[in-house]
Amino acid sequence: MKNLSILTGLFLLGTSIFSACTKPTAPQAEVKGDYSNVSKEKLDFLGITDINHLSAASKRALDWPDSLNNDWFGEFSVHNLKGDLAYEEGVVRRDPSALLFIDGLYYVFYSKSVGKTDGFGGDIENEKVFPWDRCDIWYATSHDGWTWKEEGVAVERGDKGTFDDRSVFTPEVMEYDGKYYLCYQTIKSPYNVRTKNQVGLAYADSPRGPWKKLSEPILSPADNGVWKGEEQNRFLVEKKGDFDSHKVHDPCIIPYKGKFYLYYKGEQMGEAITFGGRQIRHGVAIADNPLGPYVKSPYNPISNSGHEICVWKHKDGIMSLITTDGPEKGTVQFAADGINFNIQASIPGAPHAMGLNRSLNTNEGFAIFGWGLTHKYHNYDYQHIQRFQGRRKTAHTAKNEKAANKKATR
Ligand code: AAL
Repeated sequence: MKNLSILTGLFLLGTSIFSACTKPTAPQAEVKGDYSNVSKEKLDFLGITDINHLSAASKRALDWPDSLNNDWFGEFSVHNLKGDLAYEEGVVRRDPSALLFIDGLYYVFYSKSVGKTDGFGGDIENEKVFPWDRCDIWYATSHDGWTWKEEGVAVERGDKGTFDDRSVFTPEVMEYDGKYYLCYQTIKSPYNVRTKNQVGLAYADSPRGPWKKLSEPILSPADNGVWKGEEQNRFLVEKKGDFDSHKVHDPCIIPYKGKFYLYYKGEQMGEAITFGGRQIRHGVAIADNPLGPYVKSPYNPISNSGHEICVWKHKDGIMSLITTDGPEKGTVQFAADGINFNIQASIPGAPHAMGLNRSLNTNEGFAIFGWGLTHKYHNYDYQHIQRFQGRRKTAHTAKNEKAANKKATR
């Protein structure tokens, strides 16, 4: 018996030596972990004491791309709006779209509902389970981005029995080739904790409508998750399925490289907590035509962090602001191909659910955050839209440090 196991051991050793010798060698260029050629300047810049004693943190710092710069250093402030978008008791206005700027007028689309949230404990058929339940999509206009006039409903919930009969919400708008496209989340009644969420689309010749809805959703959750039991418990699963097996949220379409990239947030059945945050990921689906069909990328998920989608065309690629959940929250990330995102910088304090002002310069780092819209939780039941302002900073200075500097050099 002993001899047999020695023989088996020798055989396994032999096969592993053989396979190690015959394995194709990995290309050398991208090999991380070899720090022998790091320049003295780089070590000095990173403040590393001893190249022979690299901590895990120092190795990660040495792996950072050389392109890191301070284009994304800045601060945000948030302000109340005036006119119809000022806080209104009893009304929910939230998840503002990006802003359109047409003939001197800004347009924004948003989710609007009335009344408090009842939650999932009671009569879900007649009550309101979330602040974004029983919403329609409304729009407002402004000359200066401060005082807004609510113009009316853009897209309403569908008739009973249709895929969007319960709520239409969290819209994003795209202008392309003289036409306007609104994509948004949809819910079909009944709205319980296991209800799947989809994405709908409407289009129009003018931002004022009339909007024509597509009769089918343009995006649905993956159908490869399996719930465990019949109980209304979204954490109980036999199998979780893809990152978007439960919900597809926060859609945003960007015309890119002759195609249409629909970025979205995915929620998975049996959501877990990882790295101290919810298991929230982003994906993309691509179409040749703005109306679809949208095909999910096989590279999904394209982010393992984030929440509301906030993406914009930056130079020849796509930039993405990652907030709220996951290990990479609080970063801006760039993908030269719209799919493979890499961290460019940490960006603390960015407001949530940002509606970008796409009329600003999208190619110059922080400039895209000059001003735009966000929402604020007045309380759990009621949210209202606010304006954010972003100010780029180039250095970190203490109080009166600049004045002291000037004096010293006089
Ligand atoms: C938001 C978005 C989606 C969710 C809800 C309303 O922050 O992620 O829109 O469904 O919360």
